[in-house]
Amino acid sequence: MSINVVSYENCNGIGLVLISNPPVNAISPEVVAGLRRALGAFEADAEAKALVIHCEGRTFVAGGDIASFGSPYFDTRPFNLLLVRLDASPRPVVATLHGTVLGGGLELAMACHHRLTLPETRFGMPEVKLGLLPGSQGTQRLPRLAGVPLTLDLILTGRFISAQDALAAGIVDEIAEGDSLALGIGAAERLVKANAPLRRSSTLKVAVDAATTQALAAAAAKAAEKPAYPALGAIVRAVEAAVNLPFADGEEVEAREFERLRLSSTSRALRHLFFAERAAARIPGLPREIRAREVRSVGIVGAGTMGGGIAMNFANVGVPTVLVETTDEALKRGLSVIRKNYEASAAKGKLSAEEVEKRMELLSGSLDYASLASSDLVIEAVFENLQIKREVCARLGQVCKEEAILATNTSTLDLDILAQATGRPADVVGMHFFSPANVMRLLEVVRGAKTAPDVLSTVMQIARTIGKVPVVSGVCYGFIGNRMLEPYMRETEFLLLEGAQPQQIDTAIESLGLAMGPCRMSDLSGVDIGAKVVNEQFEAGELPPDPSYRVVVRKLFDLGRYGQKTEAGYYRYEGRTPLPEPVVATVCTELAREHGISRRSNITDQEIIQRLMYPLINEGIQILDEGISYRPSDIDVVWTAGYGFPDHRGGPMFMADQIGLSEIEKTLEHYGRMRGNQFGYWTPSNLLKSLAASGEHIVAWTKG
Ligand code: T1G
Repeated sequence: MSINVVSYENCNGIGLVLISNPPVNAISPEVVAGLRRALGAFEADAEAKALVIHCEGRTFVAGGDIASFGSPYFDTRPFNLLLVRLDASPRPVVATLHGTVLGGGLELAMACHHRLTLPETRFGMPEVKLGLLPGSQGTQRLPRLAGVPLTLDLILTGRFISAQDALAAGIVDEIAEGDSLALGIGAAERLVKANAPLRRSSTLKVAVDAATTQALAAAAAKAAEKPAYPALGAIVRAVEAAVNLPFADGEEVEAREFERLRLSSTSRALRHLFFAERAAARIPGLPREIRAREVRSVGIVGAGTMGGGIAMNFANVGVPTVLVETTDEALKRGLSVIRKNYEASAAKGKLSAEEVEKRMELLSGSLDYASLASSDLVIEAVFENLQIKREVCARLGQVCKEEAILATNTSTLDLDILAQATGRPADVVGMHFFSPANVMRLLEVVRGAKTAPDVLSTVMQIARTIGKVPVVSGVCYGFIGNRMLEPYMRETEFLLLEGAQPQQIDTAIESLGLAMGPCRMSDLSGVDIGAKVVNEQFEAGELPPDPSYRVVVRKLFDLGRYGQKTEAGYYRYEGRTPLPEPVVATVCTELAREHGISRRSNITDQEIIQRLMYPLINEGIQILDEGISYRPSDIDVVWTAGYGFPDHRGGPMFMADQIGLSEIEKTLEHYGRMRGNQFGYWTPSNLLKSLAASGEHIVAWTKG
């Protein structure tokens, strides 16, 4: 009998259930229905002495179908009932495992009596990354198989473990090399022959000892520190139920907690980001199977903070990388900073000493552009100045081999001008890394007017190889992230002039969950860096004709207050601790007087949040309307992966729908009336207005 995604057959007296639901055999409603029919067939098949459950394709079930969790009809009970039937089967049930056995997949395996796995299989319970807990008896069976401490570790972190560790923990029973189906049948036949009592995970006792009690207490304490992630506390309560209650009662606790989490805003936000990060890899109009160029060696021009961090990404994955600088001293400094970074990781146990040396051996330095002649990908990361970058790009256009990809790390300059300077614009693309480049996951891939499709596709692939989350941006000032950051910083400075203090602004924004408020962020990234960008825009006549625009950062720069690097910026610093700085209040008071801005003491946290976040959202919607960004979820990936935006809020676009687009439009207009809108700071974008009028959500919007 064969039903689309699940089939059943009797093979020489052994029942076989085959799941085939590419790409990862996710447990969709169709799979559940198929499993129910297949199990019914097995139960009616008196000739079958045992049952083997296995999957086709790259992996055994990798979890529940995340896309189905948002459905009002979603229900774990049908699947969970199947697991109870498997567990209770009087005949042996074997799961034969490969690939990544995750979430509901591991729960299905744990309901069987014997788990056989191939050696390279990995196991995990990553539901917590979706704001959930295992909703199919995983919180009840795993403690019975592997004990509470490891259960809490795996379910609270979502980390994967190897087959060998799973065997040692009692999660699987056997590791074997070969064809997983044949191995599964062999195991079933052995169980039938042995006719031993079946090991039902639901009947095992949970080991209760000091380690169990301590692990539960520690997990509960840590969960209480993160109220924005309710899954953490729910996991502890469900595992605790496994310790204290009979299986069926513990399952009820788990089911209640799961349903509450499934409907939570945090889980909906995290599930949105799960698909958002994968959607970002899809480039409209570009066939997914386009042939990418080989990237076996990389060249980096500039061994400064960015160049060095970028080089580390490639050394980390074994790609030989040459750094080119203008002086021996700069080159040596750049390479020594890289070594120090690796040694710091080694000191934390993240790298072995041999690994440090292996990566350093992949890095070489040169003062001669000729050493870039054989590189497949060359990234310039020199000083953010148009003239300097144009000269560098012109030289790369001559020196680099014909099929080399030329990338620029510019964060503010016009990519098309730099592409033109190379003389081969089709080979040019932007790779905008975020500092520290070897840490931040986001990579803005800037598509020039002439960037060749295979160049774009190659960079999207190499981005994932080096562990980045690539998001494509069109060419505009600041691309996606920095362009949206501009109104956010503009309003930060106006609020300072109107009487708000840096710590009030930062605290209000950090209460949303952002890692750092704007003033602390500027002090960390460098007030001088921010001021130089504003001053260059001012020189180029690119600023609004508003004399009070961004005057605070420029004044602090003039005063030599560059932030943490000078132990003084918006704050003064004792080490890395930011302390209120009366000087800044004085500076802002004087600037306010100079620009005729009245100061007041009634600025609320709500006003701060609205005036920083709503113009940021409005700019993001404008970027979508201009086609600079392909889709709203790309913008959410940019902000959660590159700017410390809280993932439990899903990103600025997801959050905009939670606030309501009409509310945002009305609030922008309110501040336009209150502050004046002479320079258009408060004008809602046309797309925002039309979506607000039609009551549609921005997250579902696609450019027609
Ligand atoms: N549901 C739906 N689609 C999924 C999926 C899932 N669980 N996992 C992957 N996909 C899609 C993904 O969107 C992409 O689609 C394609 O598969 C390849 O994924 C009841 C409730 C398995 C390690 O959280 O960690 O079980 O973009 O690009 O890098 O208690 O996917 O090609 O159209 O990531 O090789 C628990 C999530 C769910 C696992 C493979 N399970 N997935 O990584 O490929 S909750 C998870 C992953 C649950 C139960 C609870 C990874 C992977 P497209 P990919 P990959």
